[in-house]
Amino acid sequence: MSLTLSNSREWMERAQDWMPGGVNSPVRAYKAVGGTPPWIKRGKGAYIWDEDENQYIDYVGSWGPMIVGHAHPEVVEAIQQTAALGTSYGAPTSNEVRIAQKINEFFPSIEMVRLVNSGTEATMSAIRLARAATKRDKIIKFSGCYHGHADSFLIAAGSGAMTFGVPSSPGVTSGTAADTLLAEYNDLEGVKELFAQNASQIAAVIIEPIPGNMGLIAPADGFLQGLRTLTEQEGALLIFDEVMTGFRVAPGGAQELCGVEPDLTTLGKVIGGGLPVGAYGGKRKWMELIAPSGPVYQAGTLSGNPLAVAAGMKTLELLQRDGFYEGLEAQCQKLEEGLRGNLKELDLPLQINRFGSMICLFFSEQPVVDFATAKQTDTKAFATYFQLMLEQGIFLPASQFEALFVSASHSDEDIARTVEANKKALAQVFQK
Ligand code: KE4
Repeated sequence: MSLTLSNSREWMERAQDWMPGGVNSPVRAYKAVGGTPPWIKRGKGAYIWDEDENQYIDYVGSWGPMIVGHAHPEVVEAIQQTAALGTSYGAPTSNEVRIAQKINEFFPSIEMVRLVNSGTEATMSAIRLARAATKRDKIIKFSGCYHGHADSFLIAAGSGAMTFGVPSSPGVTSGTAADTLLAEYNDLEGVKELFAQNASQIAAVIIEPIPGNMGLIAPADGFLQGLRTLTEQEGALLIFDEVMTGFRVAPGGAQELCGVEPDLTTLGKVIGGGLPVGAYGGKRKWMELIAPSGPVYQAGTLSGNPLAVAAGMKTLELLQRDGFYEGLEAQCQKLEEGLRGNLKELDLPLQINRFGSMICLFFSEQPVVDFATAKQTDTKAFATYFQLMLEQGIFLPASQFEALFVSASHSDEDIARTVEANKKALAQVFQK
């Protein structure tokens, strides 16, 4: 069954003249999987429709925000009611306090928070705060972890001899790169080594505690606690980038699931309910260093925007409804069991990792435990699988190095259809 994508193709062509690659974020251009990306016209619940009226069961969910499903009536109403009163003032509004308190209900470690407009703004502000708080310049990040597109994070591992990174994008200066050290996820000894080589120079360790940007990877026993102990010993801040894992791997994110409390946490996606919101927060003693209560400058015209906060606030309220997470977990379990059943039936030793409502099928016969093993996955086979799933009306993240996002609106029938499509696609990819 081949999809009719003529209108999407037309829009993709027209867009090339107006936006780089025809898109406003690279992953949407389908470079990793080939073909024309469907151009989406509308969504409802677990479904989205493209410009050719093809319907898909959506597992991208805008890369995480749409945990309650598309166009949830209560979220739409909250946006409409707020918009009717005005959209932005550049002045404080009461809902900003309400969502700050709501975030603290989910993340007790976030005693004080600053709202921004994206995950990138949150992470770049968090490292500025950590550098100011410690009066140190260097940060440690982990290969394969993505923290948005701020210069300090677009860093690849330097050659063996170098411990500091090199720019992974043109336009990032070597000066910036020199202040970012690269470690390997799940390699605590390597982090200790970096601290030993850069004594008293490291302001912070920033990590996706459960990475979702190299596919979904589990923290080894003791790894996150080890980072907590090490950063405390070394006087560095521990920053959990929970932009993706927040509200997803558990209501209180990876820090709730793993019982490790960071100094700072960054959030995004779900807290905007599909509108632009990011946030960084943590202990008051750190956050009070942020202007205007302290000297660390950070600002934003649309930070705390009334519409975005209304959408986020309503979404968080829906998450707190009785049975929300039990219901979501039940659907995710059904999906995982169905996918694992297919691998068994087809005798395919592929890997599945799941945490809460994030799940990842790795085209790898060996467990994927870090960036090195993630890089060994068969991305060609994934691309073929991806297209076969798309043709069957299953809209997956367009990269092996992402995770699927399940929403509360994915029904038993949606899960069954997905499992059926997965079986057909895998049978075709592996000629079973
Ligand atoms: P944004 O600036 O895109 O709002 O957030 C950056 C970010 C920060 N931290 C983590 C852990 C993230 O996953 C992200 C953004 N996630 C990607 C998906 N892997 C967004 C999709 C895209 O870039 O279009």
